[in-house]
Amino acid sequence: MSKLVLYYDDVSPPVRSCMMLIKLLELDVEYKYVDLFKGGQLEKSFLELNPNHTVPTLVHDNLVITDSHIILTHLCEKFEKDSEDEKLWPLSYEERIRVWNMLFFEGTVLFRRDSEFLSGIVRGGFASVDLTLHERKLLEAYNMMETYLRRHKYMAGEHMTIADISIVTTLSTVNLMFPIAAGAADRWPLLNDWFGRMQALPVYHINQTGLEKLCVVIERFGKFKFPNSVTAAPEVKQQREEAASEEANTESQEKAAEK
Ligand SMILES: N[C@@H](CCC(=O)N[C@@H](CS)C(=O)NCC(=O)O)C(=O)O
Repeated sequence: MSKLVLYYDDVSPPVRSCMMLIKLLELDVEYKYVDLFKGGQLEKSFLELNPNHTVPTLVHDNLVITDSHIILTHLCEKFEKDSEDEKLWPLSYEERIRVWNMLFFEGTVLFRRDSEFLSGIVRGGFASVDLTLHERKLLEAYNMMETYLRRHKYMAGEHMTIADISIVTTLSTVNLMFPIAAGAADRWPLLNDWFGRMQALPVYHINQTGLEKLCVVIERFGKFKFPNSVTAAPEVKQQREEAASEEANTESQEKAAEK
């Protein structure tokens, strides 16, 4: 009997993609939490598994897979039912290449640009980042996706594939800062429409929960509020309040120490 273990922190967009797919495929997976904001990924035992210290990391029997795009492909390849008509990982060569193309777009363009932006905020606070530069790069990525969607209804074809699942988690993250719908549904109409369809998926709540957590942590590290800050679920709201009171305590302790 094969065993699946996913090392995860659902603040991470690529982790959220894998979690959404796992739910869609109804897989039995053991989840192991790696707290990214407490450096869990740098612990010796995890580094031995994934020297690149990133989540998601999937262990499937003797295989260790350290990239979400490969995890998505692998899980479909192994577990997607043959009877499915509109396969998340299609059967034909041409369709597969289109999916791969978009998975690489996600990894090398969209996620990379998003990650450069957010890691800048975490490292130096919101005030330290070159907002104009990041906005230009991320809105350019919106333009690219709008162009892809002129070719077909979903990112890689006429039905949903793992490329859409991969892209939506990062896109929803970028959308916290640069709202796709901001007064301009006519700027990216196809992207807006596609995003709406993805948000309507029954598994989308998995992305939403992690996104809310990420929003809380980044706002806390960056000392700012996202323009499109997400409405938090009660448990996330509580976390947010605890973070705010912790921050207030630290600030008053710092002030007291200065005196
Ligand atoms: N291309 C990788 C990116 C994975 C990645 O960068 N994950 C981030 C979280 S979003 C991470 O684990 N960062 C921790 C670190 O680099 O130490 C994928 O799609 O799996």
